Amino acid sequence: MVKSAYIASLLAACATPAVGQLHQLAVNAGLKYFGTCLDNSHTSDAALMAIINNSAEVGQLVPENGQKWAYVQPTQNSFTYTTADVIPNLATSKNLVLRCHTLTWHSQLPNWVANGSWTKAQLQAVIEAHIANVMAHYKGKCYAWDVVNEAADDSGAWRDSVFYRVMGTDFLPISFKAAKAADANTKLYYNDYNLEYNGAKTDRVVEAVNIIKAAGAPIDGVGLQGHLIVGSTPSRANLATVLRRFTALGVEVAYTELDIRHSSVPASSSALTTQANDYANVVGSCLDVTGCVGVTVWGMSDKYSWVPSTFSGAGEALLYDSNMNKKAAWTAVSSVLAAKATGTAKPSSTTTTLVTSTKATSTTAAPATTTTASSSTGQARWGQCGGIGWTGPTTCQSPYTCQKQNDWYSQCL
Ligand code: 9MR
Repeated sequence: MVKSAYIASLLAACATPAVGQLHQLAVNAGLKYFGTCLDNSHTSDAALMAIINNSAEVGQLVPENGQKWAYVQPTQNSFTYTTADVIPNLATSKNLVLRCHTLTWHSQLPNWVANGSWTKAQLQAVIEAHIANVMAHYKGKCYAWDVVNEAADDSGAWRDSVFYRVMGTDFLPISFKAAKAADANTKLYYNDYNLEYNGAKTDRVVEAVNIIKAAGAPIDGVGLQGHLIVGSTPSRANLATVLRRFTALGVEVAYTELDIRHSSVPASSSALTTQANDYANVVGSCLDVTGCVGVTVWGMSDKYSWVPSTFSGAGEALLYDSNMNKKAAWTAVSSVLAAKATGTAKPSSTTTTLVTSTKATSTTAAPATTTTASSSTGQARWGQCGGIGWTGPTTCQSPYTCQKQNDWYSQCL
């Protein structure tokens, strides 16, 4: 970021002191946004919306479900946007970055598509009609579209979807060409999960990008969903290596659905600390890689995560607990963003231990307090110790001192 823009953003932030600050810190650290998905039914939760409506905290939204095929074209050639428009309208009214999700996907796909008896030409026409209609409806509003979602299966093979069965991999470039024709000014993404482990699935998605390009179709980005597991999340350096595999292909990257779940809940204090460090490594890897544009979490609060209903016994995967209190993971993310924003980030080859205990604080306090070591008092290294709205500790554990980074952030260094 050029110096004048940086100073302008500092002044803007100082003029309107904010309770939360993840998006503001992300922008100051050089990202385009920090954001979240939101489902329509959750907009009636006032406590959740107090977080969402803080544009210093959440600068980007994506509909968790509303834009999916089953909602917008439940029967052939019958398009309806009542459900789909709710979150985009909210994002537009607040001038937030809008990610749009998703077009060609095997799931939440109506039966008339999934179980239809198609020739290749017929299914191509169905894809093209869907993409043309949906993207025309949102033309000019989406920063990015997830054009194709989850075309590789968990083993790294091509997923056995109706699209692949009927069209082979041709549905990939066909979808991207249709998307470009519908809206030339949105970023066209391939989006998938488990790419973070750099295994067979990652290889397959590299192949997908190459297939799309070789067919002369446009692709602008790869979204790494980031549905990860506490304690099994790759290191910051290894995550950065994966991101660079994709940016080397000439596309941007983003974490598009980040959550890091505990395999069993309630999580212990030490598990919450591990989760915090896992989050720091994921967000840190994005900061380390030119071409990583932003981070989207798949929900702000554990209250509404998709995880418990899908993985029995697992949960507590997000940055705020079910009572809308910030968790240690929130502090870790804010710290790694702030450290980068102020030029004090650790080298990417190391894993930063940001949090030494997991006490959560109320959302009404600005950045959460988290650190109380048994051997000393005050914040641990890298922790926040001051700034506009800060109500936590203002001293640091020895030998670190509280150093002002900017008006809303002081850090133990
Ligand atoms: O969070 C979404 C959940 O509410 C839906 O029931 C589910 C249906 O498949 O989709 C969830 O979101 C998914 C996203 O659209 C694509 N990547 C995986 C996400 C979690 O399943």
